[in-house]
Amino acid sequence: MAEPTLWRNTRLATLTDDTDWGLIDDGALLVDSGKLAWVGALRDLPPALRHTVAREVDLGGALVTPGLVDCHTHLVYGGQRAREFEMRLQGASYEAIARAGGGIRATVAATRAASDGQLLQSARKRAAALLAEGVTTLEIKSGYGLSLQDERRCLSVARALGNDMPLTVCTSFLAAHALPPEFDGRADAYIDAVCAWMPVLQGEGLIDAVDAFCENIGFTPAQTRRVFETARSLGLPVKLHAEQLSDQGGATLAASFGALSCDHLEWLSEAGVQSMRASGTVAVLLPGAYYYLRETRLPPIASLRLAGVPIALASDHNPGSSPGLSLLLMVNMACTLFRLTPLEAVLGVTAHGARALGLGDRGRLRTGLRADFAVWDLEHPNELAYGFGYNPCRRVVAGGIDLSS
Ligand code: DI6
Ligand code: FE
Repeated sequence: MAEPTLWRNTRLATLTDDTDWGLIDDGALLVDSGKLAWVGALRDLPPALRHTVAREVDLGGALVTPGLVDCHTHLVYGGQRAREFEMRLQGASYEAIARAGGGIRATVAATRAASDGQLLQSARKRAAALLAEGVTTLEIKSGYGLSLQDERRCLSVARALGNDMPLTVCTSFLAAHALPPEFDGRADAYIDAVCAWMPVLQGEGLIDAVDAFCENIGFTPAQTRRVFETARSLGLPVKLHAEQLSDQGGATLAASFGALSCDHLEWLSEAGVQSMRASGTVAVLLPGAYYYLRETRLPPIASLRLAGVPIALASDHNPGSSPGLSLLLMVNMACTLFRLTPLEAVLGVTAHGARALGLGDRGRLRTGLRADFAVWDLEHPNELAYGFGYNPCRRVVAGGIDLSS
């Protein structure tokens, strides 16, 4: 859409800084070449810009926010794990199921058995559900292939979604997610393989960032460090599944590599908080996994807040610990379960989510940023946190393109 379009008669929640909603009544957005050419109250639009407008859209007073960012998902996989859910309800723990060869490994088998077309089709449906709720930027991790060829297939599906759908997709290489059966008892040799695959897949344009699962049932800090050293040598940013089920010191390790984000963090120590503060690493909280695994230990929200560590939220969509597809439900749960304020929660799925992906060009409504925004059947942005179980998103614009037309 090259023609400059004026979106007017809206209430804007600009989120231009982190202290309030940045509300502008009778607001307008001038969109040109996929970017926000001007943002403000209509009466302040300079006449010189007004003359450039080729098309006007009256939004009838509706609320507009930045497009949502889901900065942590495992969207590409085969199969499902409903039986495992039943087992957990009967008392089996997530760890015990994983150690018995279920869990992530079960999804690896189903993913390897799925065709490229099946993987693409199922992932597209999931992405469409997120998009319908206002998501315009989506991170997708690999980690259910665990061989060079199967990791390549999963990352290629993620890239294909970004190309076919009006979404920005960022990929993270998470081969260090679980030990595949062919490497049983040889975790260090598997890490050697992961480090050898990384430049190959990077060379194919498939990797935007590198992630790992540093955990008792995942990989040790020493193994995680080797993955990160390879990433650094290739100039790739890192992020980490850290301190989800135990305190491994993963956040401090990741921060020493300037990680974009550390994710989960229920067991994060005060030393970990301070390391993240010093490195400017974003804390990505995942209330869906906390809820679904019926965890009881809360991430150290007060410490993160006090230290000024930016907090993001994500769906963590995956078939084992968070099989949901509603980022707005995460906003609500972050308030009810983690006691975030509605403003903190909405910043978590906009500006701070973007920062967790290293994207400085979105997540707020400000002149010069990408024209990614969502139009809501709501009066105030605090209602994004207040309700749950219905979708108030009326319209989505991504890179200036109106997805409803
Ligand atoms: N932590 C999680 O919550 C997901 N991966 C991870 O490292 C769960 C993945 C799964 O159970 O399939
Ligand atoms: Fe995850």
